[in-house]
Amino acid sequence: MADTGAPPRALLISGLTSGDARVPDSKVLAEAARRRAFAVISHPDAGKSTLTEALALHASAITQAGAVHGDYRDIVLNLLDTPGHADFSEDTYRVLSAVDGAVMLLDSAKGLEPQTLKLFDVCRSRGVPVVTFVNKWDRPGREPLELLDEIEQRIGLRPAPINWPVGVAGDFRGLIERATGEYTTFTRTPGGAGRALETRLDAAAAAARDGEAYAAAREELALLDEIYGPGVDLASFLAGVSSPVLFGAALPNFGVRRLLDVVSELVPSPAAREDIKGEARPVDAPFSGLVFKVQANMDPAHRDRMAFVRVCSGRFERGMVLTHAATGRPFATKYAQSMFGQDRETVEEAFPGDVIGLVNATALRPGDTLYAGEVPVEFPPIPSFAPEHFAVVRGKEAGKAKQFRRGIEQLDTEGVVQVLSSDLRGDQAPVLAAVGPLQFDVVLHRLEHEFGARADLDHLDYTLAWRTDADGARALSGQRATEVLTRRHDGALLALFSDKWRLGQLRREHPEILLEPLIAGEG
Ligand SMILES: Nc1nc2c(ncn2[C@@H]2O[C@H](COP(=O)(O)OP(=O)(O)O)[C@@H](O)[C@H]2O)c(=O)[nH]1
Ligand SMILES: [Mg+2]
Repeated sequence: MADTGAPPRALLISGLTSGDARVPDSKVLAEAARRRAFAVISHPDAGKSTLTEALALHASAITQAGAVHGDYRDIVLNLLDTPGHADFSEDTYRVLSAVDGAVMLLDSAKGLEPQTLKLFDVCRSRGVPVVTFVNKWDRPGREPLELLDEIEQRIGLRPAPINWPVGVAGDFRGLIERATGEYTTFTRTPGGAGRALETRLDAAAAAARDGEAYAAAREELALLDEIYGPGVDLASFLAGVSSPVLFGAALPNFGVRRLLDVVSELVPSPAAREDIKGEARPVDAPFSGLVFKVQANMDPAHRDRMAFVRVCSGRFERGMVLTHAATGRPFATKYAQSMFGQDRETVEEAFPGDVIGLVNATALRPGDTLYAGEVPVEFPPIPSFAPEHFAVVRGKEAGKAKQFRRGIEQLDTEGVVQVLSSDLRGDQAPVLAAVGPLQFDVVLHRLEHEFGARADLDHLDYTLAWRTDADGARALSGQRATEVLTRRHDGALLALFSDKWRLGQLRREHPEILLEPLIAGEG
């Protein structure tokens, strides 16, 4: 096909029905095949920022706030940021709806930590395959076999080590590639801000240099075959049953290049995505994209809203007029810019697996679909995730009750926060539920500046929400340290608990009550 970028006419007419004479768009297919859209999931301080920088050194990447976009051996890597620390929020989970793979980053001294577990839970529920990177091997940490065992025992993911460290954590000598037995040692570049120097050693040279440590690693390698079987099995990785494991240290850049190889080789390129009707939209169908995050500007002087869109099919060209599936309205991208970090830059075209930022996207919500062409498509909504912070919100001024109600409704539809209510509490004082406390700040700010309704928060002593039903709600009413509320946007009944001990106690005492965890809920 000529490289004009315009989808062939036949594609528009035949639409998405399979079995007809669709002409494949080879340019889009080729571009999609080189994309790897992935995220790093980790607990704060495991080294996500450090690893991102280390990866960028190899992939000659442009660092962006929303995504890191880099080229590596003709592969285009799109690393989507999962905000952590203070800005950990529902958006952090939503990002995982927009990736085709994830790197689970572990601190070698700490193993699986609470936030890692929650993010992994979301990956599992979304079918996102996970590569594991055990970081900070240059610092004292745990035994490698013990870390693998923890992964298998706690989350039921079968580890498939790709390489193996020589030297205990804190005495990092090098890495043995399991498939080939090749031994690579690393030398820091001065200052540690560059790629590490890699040296291959044959068995004799390895034994001479790292005698005991090398022999110990070789023994462990033999054990690995017995415990976990040989090598990496692609099918079980893609099915979320196994996880390739690599060791390294992001700070001195040891083992990072190998991680990049593995991401390039194993993380799948964008594939046909199922729409709301269960039909798969081919990668080379006309443009379609999923809004996975909407960032409102906190500065009232710039009340624009940036929507981050993952390209699912086709070619995006700036200037296209798209259709917003939720409203059927046109969405012009002519003056829309894409944003890279603090700088806004124009992106002329994008392909499946890329992320584009659309400004002035006031109509767009997380989970929304945009598409080009005549054939409508809508992707399934992004689920809401288990909240862990709860607060009652009340308007400060009685005269602004209407503005307050309208604001809460709007923020609820936008997915800024989950809104819960009950007959007992009444509509004047709904309960806000959030994954991270920052979401509350956004609510208060926007209520005041956009809706003219100043409000107060009263934090509640709940930390856990599980799904229940009407019988459960009746059975739980009157019980201490629990309360059942209705989530407004989907009518789900959520039972809130002070902590997991109270939940455990109620489940033991009342096994008849239906209680189901929400996604990322058991951390
Ligand atoms: N020694 C060592 N320190 C590391 C390594 N990776 C990260 N760190 C340090 O761990 C701390 C947290 O790293 P950072 O990348 O900010 O973690 P994040 O919170 O996950 O983004 C920083 O002080 C890093 O310098 C590593 O491989 N080795
Ligand atoms: Mg960081």
